Amino acid sequence: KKKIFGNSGRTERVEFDDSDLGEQDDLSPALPEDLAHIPLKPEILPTDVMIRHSREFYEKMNKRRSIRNFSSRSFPKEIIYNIIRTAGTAPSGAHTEPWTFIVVESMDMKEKIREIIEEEEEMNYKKRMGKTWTTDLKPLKTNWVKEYLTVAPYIILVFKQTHSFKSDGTKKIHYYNEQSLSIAVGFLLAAIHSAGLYSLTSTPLNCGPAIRSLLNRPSTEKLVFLLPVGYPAENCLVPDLHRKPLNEIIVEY
Ligand code: IYR
Repeated sequence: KKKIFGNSGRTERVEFDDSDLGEQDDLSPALPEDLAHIPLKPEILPTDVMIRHSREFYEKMNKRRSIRNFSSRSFPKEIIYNIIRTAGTAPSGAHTEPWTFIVVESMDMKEKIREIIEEEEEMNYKKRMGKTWTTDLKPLKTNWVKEYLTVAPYIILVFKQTHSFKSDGTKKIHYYNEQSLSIAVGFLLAAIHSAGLYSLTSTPLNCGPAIRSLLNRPSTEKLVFLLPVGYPAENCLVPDLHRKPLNEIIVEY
């Protein structure tokens, strides 16, 4: 969206257009106007501990792998709750927390989701993705059959909330909802890995509306990520991928 400010003739990009929100004289912030600011109680670590923690966290995270071959072995749902609690600690635009995490455990629901996704994915692979995309994916040995959708004990579907409503019924803008949601999913992946579990970061293409209506979600929500969570199957293989070293991903001044 483009808006012109003042009479400078300058055209600025604005991220959020509130021109469709009606009368401006009843404006009240989404957070309490008198929101208290309280002292932070920082946990300051000795430098050597900081170095050790940062290295150990990296070494731990560097062991994370996406998998596509899950075991049906289950685990306590309390772990799922803690993982989602962790995702909910992510920062968000104006603290709008624009996310809904749907946990699917019921086989009936998993089968319905799998049916929607496989039908769409078959068309994606056969028609929509094009030669370049399917060629790029070949080494990963993926296809439209998503067995993990009915095998993994839990599936987490992550919906972004484009906006919501304040208690007075006026629209509450969810600033940067896409970025906020993606950060939360990063936290979610770290929490899954830290719990000793495995996942696959998937973004079902063209399945959003059908899954949204299957799960009875409001039209203010859009499906962005779908993550099966579980243990790997005994014979689980992963592609022998390598990560770029630091000097290829960092630029210092
Ligand atoms: N969504 C499809 C295709 C796919 C696309 C990318 I980019 C991947 O890294 C892996 C798969 C699927 O899930 O098979």
